[in-house]
Amino acid sequence: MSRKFIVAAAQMGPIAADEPRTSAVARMVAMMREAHARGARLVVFPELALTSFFPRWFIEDRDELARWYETEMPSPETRPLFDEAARLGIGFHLGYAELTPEGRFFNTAILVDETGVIVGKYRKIHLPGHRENEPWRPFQHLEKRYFEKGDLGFPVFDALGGRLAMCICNDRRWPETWRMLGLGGAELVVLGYNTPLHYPPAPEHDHLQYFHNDLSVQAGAYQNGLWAVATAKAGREEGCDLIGGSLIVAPTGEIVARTVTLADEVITATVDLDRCAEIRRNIFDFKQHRQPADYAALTRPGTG
Ligand code: CDV
Repeated sequence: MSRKFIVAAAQMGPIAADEPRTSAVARMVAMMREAHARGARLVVFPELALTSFFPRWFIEDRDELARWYETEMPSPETRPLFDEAARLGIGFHLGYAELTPEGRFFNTAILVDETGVIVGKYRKIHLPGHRENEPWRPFQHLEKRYFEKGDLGFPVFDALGGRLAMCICNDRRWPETWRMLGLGGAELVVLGYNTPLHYPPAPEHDHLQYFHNDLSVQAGAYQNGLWAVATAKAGREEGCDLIGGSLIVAPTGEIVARTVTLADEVITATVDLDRCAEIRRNIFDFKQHRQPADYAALTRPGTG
């Protein structure tokens, strides 16, 4: 199987609170077709791509909260994505809120192959935000309340003739995420994000939101010699501005494609997995140059 192929990031514009999943799925199917028409073998959708970003609301009623989660994947509403992927022969990545049969809640992402079969699952480890209602904020960020920390580690999967991995939104800011995936041999990392333009605890950094997004993804790709696709849910969603700036980054850290709108938008780039070696056999040859014996503080409990 060729290790050179086209990938797509399918950025989504806002999803209204009352927009049904069937509508979000129809938008994604349209972008999947566009990605396929441009020759893509994989299309990457955002974090929590099926609904509005509900952690912005403090929801006390458990039944009202439960309606934001998926109890099965695929479900009758999401099945068209899987069917279309299989029909076209294109893989996809999708983020969604997962409610397990045991009653556990996760911020989850899956990787689906070109036959419509789920070949990988990841549950978000770095959950940002807070647990309690904080009325001083213009909007909440209650991921710590609504999700449990992921329990699947940082897995890497065989897919598309290479080694593929996922992370989710806030994970991209942490060098540990990328290094774990790099150590696992990932050659392409895909992720989705919902990043508000306004960060209430430190508004002095609002003007840096796009820069920090680029910086995190470019550094993660370069320092681990891998490709990265990062896809936004963007635009003014229920009064909250979310950044766009979805991007595809080469192992050299260079941005090779980037969105220019805050709406549904497909971008594509050719990914050659063999190019990971340019970095991994040289400046970041882990076997030759890493010094793990000196990194003990990274995993010592109590160091933050
Ligand atoms: N969905 C997220 O994880 N958003 C965070 C915001 C809250 C900072 C992010 O890291 O983009």
